[in-house]
Amino acid sequence: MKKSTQLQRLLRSGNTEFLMESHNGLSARIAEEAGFAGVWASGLSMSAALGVRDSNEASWTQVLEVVEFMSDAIKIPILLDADTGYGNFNNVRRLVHKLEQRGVAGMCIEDKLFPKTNSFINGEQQPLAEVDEFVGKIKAAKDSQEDGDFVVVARTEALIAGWGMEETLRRAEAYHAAGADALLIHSKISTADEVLEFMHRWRDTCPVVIVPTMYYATPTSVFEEVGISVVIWANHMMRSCITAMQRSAAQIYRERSLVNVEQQIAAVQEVFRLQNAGELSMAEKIYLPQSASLSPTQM
Ligand code: SPV
Ligand code: MG
Repeated sequence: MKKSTQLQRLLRSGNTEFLMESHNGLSARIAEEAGFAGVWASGLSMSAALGVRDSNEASWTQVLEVVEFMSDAIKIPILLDADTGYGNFNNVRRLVHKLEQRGVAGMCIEDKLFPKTNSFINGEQQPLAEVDEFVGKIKAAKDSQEDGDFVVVARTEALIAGWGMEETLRRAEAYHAAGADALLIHSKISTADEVLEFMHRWRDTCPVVIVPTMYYATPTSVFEEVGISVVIWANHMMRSCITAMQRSAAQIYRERSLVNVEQQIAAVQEVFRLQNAGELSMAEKIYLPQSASLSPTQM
């Protein structure tokens, strides 16, 4: 089944589904092996892994390159965090075209202005896009996709920016009417109250996606009860890496030895397995000449 179709089905399965953050081919493969049915290519995590800020410092083609490696590494669908779409409606159209070429199942665009920054950095001071302008981007995305199942998620930052529930509902209606396949309602408070109120007032016409990074203590059953379609665990692979790498780096530096770290980290063989090195060995048996030819000086 096409990855885009898989992602459409996740959005409409009738259950609460989960996307795990990934930020490169390796983390995408690990998420897939853990059992996740889809991946969130997080802007925060991809930029952090590249050593830059989540403020469009990585160009859109650099993001495209990362997400292409991820797409090649896994069979499950990727929802790309495409920030604001990296420009206006025209940039969005070209982005959709390029994502489809690279087998990326869908993208999420947010109603902020380019260059954006992460929602948890002075989120309330960040300007929002005009509704009409953002609606134009959603329509342009839907009109330009060649794969009918390519997913466009529209994300509103109205709650993050402090514009309130009425504005959030107004934007959700407009984005839904523009053809978005799902709405991402983002909230930065430490309880699920805002998204629960939204679900209470939102007529159930379009899948809703949430990112409970800040309200992580809310039991998942609460999201299931109110009919959330997809929960995104948005940055937990990247944050896990940071903790593990900081621990190993400090220990190796301090002890000037690998002895105590060796048993705590993945074996080199595990790296080869995750890279699917075995497939290459098999292919070499088929495609390489069996007796290696020696250079004249070796004879
Ligand atoms: C991301 O993962 O980059 C997101 C989610 O956009 S958040 O960091 O919560 O804004
Ligand atoms: Mg982001």
